[in-house]
Amino acid sequence: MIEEYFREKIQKVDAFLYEQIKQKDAPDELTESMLYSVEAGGKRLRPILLLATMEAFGQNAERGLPIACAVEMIHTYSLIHDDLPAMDDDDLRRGKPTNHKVFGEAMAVLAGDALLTLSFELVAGIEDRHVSSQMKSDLVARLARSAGAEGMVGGQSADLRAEGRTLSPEELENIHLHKTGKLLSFPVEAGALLAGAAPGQIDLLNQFSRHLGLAFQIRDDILDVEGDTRRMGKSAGSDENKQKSTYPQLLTMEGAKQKLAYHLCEAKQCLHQLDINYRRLDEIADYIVQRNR
Ligand code: GRG
Repeated sequence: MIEEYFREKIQKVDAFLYEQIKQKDAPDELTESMLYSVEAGGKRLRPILLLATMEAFGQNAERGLPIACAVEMIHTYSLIHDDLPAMDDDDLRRGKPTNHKVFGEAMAVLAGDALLTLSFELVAGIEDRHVSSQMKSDLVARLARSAGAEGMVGGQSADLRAEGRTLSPEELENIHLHKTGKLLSFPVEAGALLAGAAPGQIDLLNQFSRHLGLAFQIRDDILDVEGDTRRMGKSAGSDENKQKSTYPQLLTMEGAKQKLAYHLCEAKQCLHQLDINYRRLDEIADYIVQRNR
């Protein structure tokens, strides 16, 4: 069952994240602030995608834990900064008061910065005889590109500038391919690279994760309208309040649901062309489009 699979992986990811943060010789309050958001209970989709990709190639997923956790640290930093008054100004995240509500804005900025930088330290410090120095620096560069100006941060800045304006569906897709998509694609690609996948396989997996990222975002937009604040652990209705363009708003709710089904179908078609054990990736794709939080 996928729930059991998630539980097992989350336990490993959580233990690794805690250990990496706790062992830093950092001021107590900074450590507390980093751990507060990391331990607040995210779904751990990005690390699980990496671990499941490695397993699809018959690899031991434990080898992927450092990079899986590096991606989760970047994701958590992005949520801490996204919630700040200068960005989305949110009070609730992962079912708890946002980081700046508890530790103050300055400490929240620093906790995000520390998680971002620790993620690169983790990847650069991988000790694995199958991972050469060249591969490590390649992975660091790919992670930086996914998270930075050409990736998530670039998407976030385009999203900020788009507030209050009605976007075309193409403009909206482009924002989400960067803001959300790049950091969801990276773990699939990194897992495949660690597993020694062939270029053709990586190409198909990249197409799979591109569709999956769009499906993830459409589901997120739908949940923002239909979801329940308590179950999601973040405020429902926030897109409308911030005058953000969303899929239900541009395509109608029915149109958004059709587009969600389309991207799931395309993602699966890419996956099913691969001669690997893709069962868990397939189940994760289903989970992403059906999730309630
Ligand atoms: C550099 C100042 C500065 C800020 C960066 C890049 C950025 C701020 C924010 C991006 C935030 C972001 C990635 C939002 C959209 C993605 C999204 C829907 C996140 C929620 O992801 P889930 O559902 O969350 O995987 P959990 O809590 O389960 O991990």
